[in-house]
Amino acid sequence: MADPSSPPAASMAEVVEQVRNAVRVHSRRFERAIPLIASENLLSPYAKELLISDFHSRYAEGLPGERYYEGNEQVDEVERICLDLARRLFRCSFADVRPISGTVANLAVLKALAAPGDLVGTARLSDGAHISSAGFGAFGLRGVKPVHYAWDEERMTIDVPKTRALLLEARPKLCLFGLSLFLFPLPVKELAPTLQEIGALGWYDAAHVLGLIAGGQFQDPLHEGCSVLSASTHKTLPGPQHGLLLGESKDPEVGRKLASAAFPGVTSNHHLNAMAALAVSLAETHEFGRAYAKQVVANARALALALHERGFDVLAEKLGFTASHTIAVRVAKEGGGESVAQRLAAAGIITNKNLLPGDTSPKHPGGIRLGSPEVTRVGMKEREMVRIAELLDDLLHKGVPTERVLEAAAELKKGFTGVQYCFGAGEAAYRYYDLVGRPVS
Ligand code: DSN
Repeated sequence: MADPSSPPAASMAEVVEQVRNAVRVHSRRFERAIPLIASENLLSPYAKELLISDFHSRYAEGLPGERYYEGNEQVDEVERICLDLARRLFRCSFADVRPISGTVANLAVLKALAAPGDLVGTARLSDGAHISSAGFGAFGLRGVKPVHYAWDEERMTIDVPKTRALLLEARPKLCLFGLSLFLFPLPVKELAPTLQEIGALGWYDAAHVLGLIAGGQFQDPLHEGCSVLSASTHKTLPGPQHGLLLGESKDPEVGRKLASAAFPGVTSNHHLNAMAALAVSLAETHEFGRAYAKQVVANARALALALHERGFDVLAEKLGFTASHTIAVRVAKEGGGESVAQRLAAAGIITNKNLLPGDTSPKHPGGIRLGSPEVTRVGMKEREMVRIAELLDDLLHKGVPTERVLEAAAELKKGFTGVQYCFGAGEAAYRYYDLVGRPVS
């Protein structure tokens, strides 16, 4: 049956123009907006260039020097550089850059280190865990069963004594430390002796905090007791949408199993253009990552404090609100997560509704999640965080019309449209380029 909302039939040439135009409109919209999604970021000019390079058109299954296809000499060269940069940045012995996303990296870990029916420790979704650890996500696909950690709501982290007791009782095979609402470091060091006692491996999902770890501004899970780390590479580490596996284990079998789970387990080809872009992003993180990560955390704290001072219920006040790029705001009195996120988007402030501890309906979360990675990437500092808090206050508390906040957001963004903390800094971050590389306004 025809979709009643579909547009009238058009020629395919018109469809192509429609798609190109939609992407241009989107780019222009984000150029004028304040993007605060904690999981998003902007690519540097050199990383972006590689996404539309000829690497995009090629296959290179296997590892450098052991490919199934010919013509891979330069792919091998780039992948070796990428692997070396990853191992040096995170000071670990094993890296694999073939998973094509964070979730695919998580599936690789589950395939390598757990079997159907095994128990795997994790936080609950409502406490901030990623959907990978849900029955309808990667855990369900691999057929593993969760052992849920006890949660300390006030400190927004795992409750160590209660979780230790739970782990001693259930004895899971693998314990996942990682969140999508990632405010504070997790107690890897504190639970490492328990993991050792029950013979469980520690696994850290660093998707959200990879850039903070690289920049030395968060915990260092591979040196605190985790043997394996999975991640996406486009959140606080401002790289391409891709995945990554790292390992630090005395047992060489762990790396061997992870490599074979990455390929041929959960990937065939591994998006060579994104892998090349990742090599650039890792090199730029070596060079600029510490300054960037420091400012990301400083901006998140400044935004949280400015919102708190304007009457917003920002979580974890006693702990300084956050030690990461993310803050969580309970917005029941402002109308609930869904309505608030939609009103903010209409005013040019892009956020997402988010489940908070104690929420029961995933469709009607009580909070919003705000993140500082992208606004920091375009050069904003603490002063701009205060201005962003004022815009939220104007819209959600003071009844300033949406149109006026939209204009004020665009005005604020005017001075911040070039990407920073990279080679070629200052290049327009949101510009759409046509096929021959001309910028299109
Ligand atoms: N869904 C992403 C996030 O926003 O946290 C993680 O994959």
